[in-house]
Amino acid sequence: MSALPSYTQNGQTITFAFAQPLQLTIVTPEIIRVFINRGEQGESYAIEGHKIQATDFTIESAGDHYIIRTSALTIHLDSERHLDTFDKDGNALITDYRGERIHLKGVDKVHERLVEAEGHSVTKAPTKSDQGYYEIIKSLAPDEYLYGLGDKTGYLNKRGFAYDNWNVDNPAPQLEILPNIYKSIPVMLGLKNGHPYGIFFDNTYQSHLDMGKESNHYYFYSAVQGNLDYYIIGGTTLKDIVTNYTYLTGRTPLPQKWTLGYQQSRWGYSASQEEVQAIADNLAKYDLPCDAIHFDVDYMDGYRVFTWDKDKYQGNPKKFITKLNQQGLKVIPIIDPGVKQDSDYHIYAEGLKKGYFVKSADGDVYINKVWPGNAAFPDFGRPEVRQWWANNGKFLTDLGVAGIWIDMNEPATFEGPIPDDAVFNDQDTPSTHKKMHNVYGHNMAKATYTGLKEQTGNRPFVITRAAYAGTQKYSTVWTGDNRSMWPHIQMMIPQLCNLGLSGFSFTGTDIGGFASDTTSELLTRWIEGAIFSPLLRNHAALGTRQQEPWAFGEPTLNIYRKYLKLRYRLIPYLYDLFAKETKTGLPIMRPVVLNYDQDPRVRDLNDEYMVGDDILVAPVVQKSQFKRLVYLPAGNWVDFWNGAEYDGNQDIVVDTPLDKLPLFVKQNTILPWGPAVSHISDEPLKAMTFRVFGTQGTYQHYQDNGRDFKYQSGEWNNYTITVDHNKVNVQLTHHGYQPVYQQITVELSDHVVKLTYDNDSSCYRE
Ligand code: MIG
Repeated sequence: MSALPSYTQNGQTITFAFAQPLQLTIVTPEIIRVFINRGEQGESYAIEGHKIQATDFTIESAGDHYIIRTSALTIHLDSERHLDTFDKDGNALITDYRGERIHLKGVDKVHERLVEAEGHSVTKAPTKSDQGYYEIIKSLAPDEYLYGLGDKTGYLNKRGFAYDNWNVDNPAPQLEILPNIYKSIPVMLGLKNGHPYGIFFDNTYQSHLDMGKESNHYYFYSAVQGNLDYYIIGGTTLKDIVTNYTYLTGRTPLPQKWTLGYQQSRWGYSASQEEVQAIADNLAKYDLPCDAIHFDVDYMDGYRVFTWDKDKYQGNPKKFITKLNQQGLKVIPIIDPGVKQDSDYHIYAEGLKKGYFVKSADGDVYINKVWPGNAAFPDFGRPEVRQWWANNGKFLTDLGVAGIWIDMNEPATFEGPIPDDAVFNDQDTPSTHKKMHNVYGHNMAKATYTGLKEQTGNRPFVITRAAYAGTQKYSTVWTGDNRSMWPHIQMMIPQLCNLGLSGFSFTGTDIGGFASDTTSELLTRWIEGAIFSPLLRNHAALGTRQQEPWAFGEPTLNIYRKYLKLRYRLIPYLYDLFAKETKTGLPIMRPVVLNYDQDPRVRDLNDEYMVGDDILVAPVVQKSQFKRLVYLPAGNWVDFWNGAEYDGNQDIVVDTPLDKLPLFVKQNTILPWGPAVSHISDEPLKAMTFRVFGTQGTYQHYQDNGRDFKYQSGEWNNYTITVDHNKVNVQLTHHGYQPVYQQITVELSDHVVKLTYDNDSSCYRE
């Protein structure tokens, strides 16, 4: 063994004098950054602002290795640059693998061309032949589970699979064999012998994560280029890992309350005002609660972004949008990044004049085909371009839209991929497509967020398809073009759960399935299973079978309505979870393992999920399944539908007729139960009901105007509800938002307590 290198210390950064110097930065007691400068300039897109907290740590030499210690983590670093991380009790978390990789058999060039000629695609993970390539290999224990990576395909536990981080719009059905889809969120969470940890690889270049597919003894990260820059994240529980990771990359901000309502969409609706009106009328006619209709690309004038084809809207889209708003429906139009190459089109002309578009390496504006035909691509890495884009959104907000759905921002192109060397700016420094590709959608989301905030003063509602780690600060996400098939309702659960573990709390799938034709049974099970996904949107592709709630008649319509009504009752609960999430980063919809990380039974559970800490959901995701096994973790559980009580730590068999979503509430939980409404209104609620599952409990309930940023200056209320058998107590424990509930009803299993607010004493009394 060679001698230990010397080190220098600068604040909380320690630099070890290896041939390539290695830096460790103590960010917090539970977060340590590992960094090797490989010549890449620029700041992180995922992490904004100063994150280093004053932290005590020690560094000592133990002969053949250094020991760096905080109150939560211990790192051993030896002379060969092996880095091993342990928790405070000495349990191994992340340890460098000492052996060599044993490569999986690949395909030689000749056969690669052959299979490609037949229309198959060969996975091209980074390889050693890429100049700038590096890899990091970590040991796997027999008992180790891996999570995260955003919405990659497959299952909750990522162990045994391999993925690429390179945002693509690939029309192939999204199954576990697909290495990459639209987002690159390179954070992984692990449970090694039950001990939680996280690693966040902050590099926007194409990277690859082999989660123990190649070998059962190691997992590895590799990238084609970039600095070696990763964060070791510790904590006592899996929840701590999520909280620490979202401390670093940011949290989903509090959404407008109506965004938690149901949303109806279909590619094609917006081709005519009459068609959209018919949808709005049917929603009302069939008594279906709904808060928004999405306008896909058809509303534009020849797919020119920031235009509206007035001919399709009786010359006055604003009037129509106002009318929909009066019917309780918000309008969310789509915006793509591609700007039609048309010198008579003001957005193109201005972008061209100001040099706002991406350029080819030879200096010309880069053109590729998307929906409008030949199009140029805004260079979203530049702050000035982001502000321009934000300002362009005023065209839409002036018309009265309530949010913007952004698509095709991987960026997707129809005529082959954008070359690696196309000039994209990294802030104000010329860079490459190769580096900026994975943050293109992120920067577009940030621009869109900024515009909506400036123009409306409301909490922006943006939905993006492409994303990078940290995009959760600006946008909600949906999982892109799924299909109307059973494997995709199954995959919804692990996809949304892993997104939640990866910092993305506001997520959803296309309910009913986007591509292909749905069936009444699939649509029914999908609305049941997705009913707690924060983003609740039914969306379908042009040319597929209609899949509105009424499209199949009864019993689909009745069942669909029953679940939408349940959703609206529980919007106050979802909103409370969002208020908590802004402080903890803990997702609304979450895998059972997040709440019960010491229960081995839930570490790879793909067909159940939880909503917050209190509700367990076990959807039917198999065709013709009219009974299913439900695993109940520790504690006691109450069947939401009939009040039956069950002990936890057991499997139970539940009947699942078509209209039944198995739902269990943790015993002694209090849940808010909002009024039965068809739309979320801006009018403050005058009353609220709380339901007690069990005989006692306590609950914190949050209230504000549900719309703007006034809550940040204290305009919010908090109610503490306490129930102890027959004793019911309600207190306004924070009063910053003027309108308080005048009536509060607490429903216990055998009686109801009604309380009234007394203005003089600010107390609730029976
Ligand atoms: O190439 O705008 O994922 O939701 O309906 C298809 C049309 C472009 C892809 C989106 C989908 C949207 C569709 N878009």
